[in-house]
Amino acid sequence: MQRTLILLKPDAVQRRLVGPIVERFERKGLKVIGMRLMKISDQLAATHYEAHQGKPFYDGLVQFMTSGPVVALALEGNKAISVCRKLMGATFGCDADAGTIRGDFGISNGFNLVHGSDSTEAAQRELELFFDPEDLHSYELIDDSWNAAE
Ligand code: DAT
Ligand code: MG
Repeated sequence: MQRTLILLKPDAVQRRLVGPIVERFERKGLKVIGMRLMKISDQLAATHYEAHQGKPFYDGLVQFMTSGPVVALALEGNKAISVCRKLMGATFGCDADAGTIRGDFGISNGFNLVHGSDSTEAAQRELELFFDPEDLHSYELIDDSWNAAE
């Protein structure tokens, strides 16, 4: 069982796509264990994207991510990190396959609607950046016992 951090970026909120995007993750079977509408500070954006510091798109990325509210989601499920990355699609909307979130809802390079952690280390680090431990909720869903029996 893995946990991952998903961000619905400012373009998702501005375009009123919070519901349709959350639905993609829920209908796949991921469990929402944390959810937060928030404004990302310059400091948080810099920490979150520190691996990209110095790249040509970095300043624009931080400006975009701090430009309006985002929805932070903590999701749990079997192979949640790679499952969510597949649901998101390729980084640029123009390259992302139809059927993915980025492939179905956008065509832009930078305004690509969602962030998802890309490794277990990144997921742990990013979940800690966006959620206090008490705001992540463990609870049972009826199909958890079916998955455990597999
Ligand atoms: P991903 O979000 O698919 O993990 P990433 O971590 O390589 O992609 O990059 C982080 C974000 O930065 C990405 O969602 C959009 C933006 N970005 C990356 N490469 C870019 C580029 N060449 N031009 C503009 N924006 C870019
Ligand atoms: Mg990334």
